[in-house]
Amino acid sequence: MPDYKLTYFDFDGGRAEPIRIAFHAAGIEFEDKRISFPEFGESRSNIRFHAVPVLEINGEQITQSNAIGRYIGKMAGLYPTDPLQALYCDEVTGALEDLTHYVVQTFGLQGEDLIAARKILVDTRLTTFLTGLEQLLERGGGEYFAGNQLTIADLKAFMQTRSLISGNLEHVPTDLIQELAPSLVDHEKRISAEPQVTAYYASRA
Ligand SMILES: N[C@@H](CCC(=O)N[C@@H](CS)C(=O)NCC(=O)O)C(=O)O
Repeated sequence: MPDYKLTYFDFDGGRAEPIRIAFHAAGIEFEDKRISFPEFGESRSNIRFHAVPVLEINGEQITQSNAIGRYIGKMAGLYPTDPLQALYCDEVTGALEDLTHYVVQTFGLQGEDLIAARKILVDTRLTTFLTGLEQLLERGGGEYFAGNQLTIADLKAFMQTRSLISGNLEHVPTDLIQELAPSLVDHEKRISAEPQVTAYYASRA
């Protein structure tokens, strides 16, 4: 078995969390290296694209959370084997990556600037992506995004919806998803109760 080391920030969410859950579901040992923001600043220039997560496989750096998620997801049974369902899965993870890119653009702002940027975010990108994701969930049959099974797409969506519902983003109403795309709220509840997800968090407790 290769030596796996996953480096990311020290919180239970974000781009690395679906990968951590997939590792656990696959029963694959890995080093869960959690770094502080200052530590990231110090090591940033040694990371290929100056961003995390990074997976090291026997010391070789691999970047891009979706690519890593697919790789571990395949070993965990969390990625569809059918090519069309795999495409559906990829469309969701790609869309979520785009949404994250827009959300991150509002980080670091303060006061009135933050309020204004978050209002634009809610009225434009969040509305577009949440309603689009709801359509993709319907396409997948309503319970999962692809293959009628839990996949890394569900895990990545769950990270984003859990964060929005819990009020992590200041000035974004916590009932926004309920208003715009209610089936994503049901999805968030369903995924939080999936055996692979509850087993992972039990292991963290
Ligand atoms: N497309 C990359 C994006 C990685 C990324 O932007 N990661 C953030 C943390 S979630 C980061 O390291 N930001 C620090 C920076 O860009 O300076 C991926 O999916 O892995």
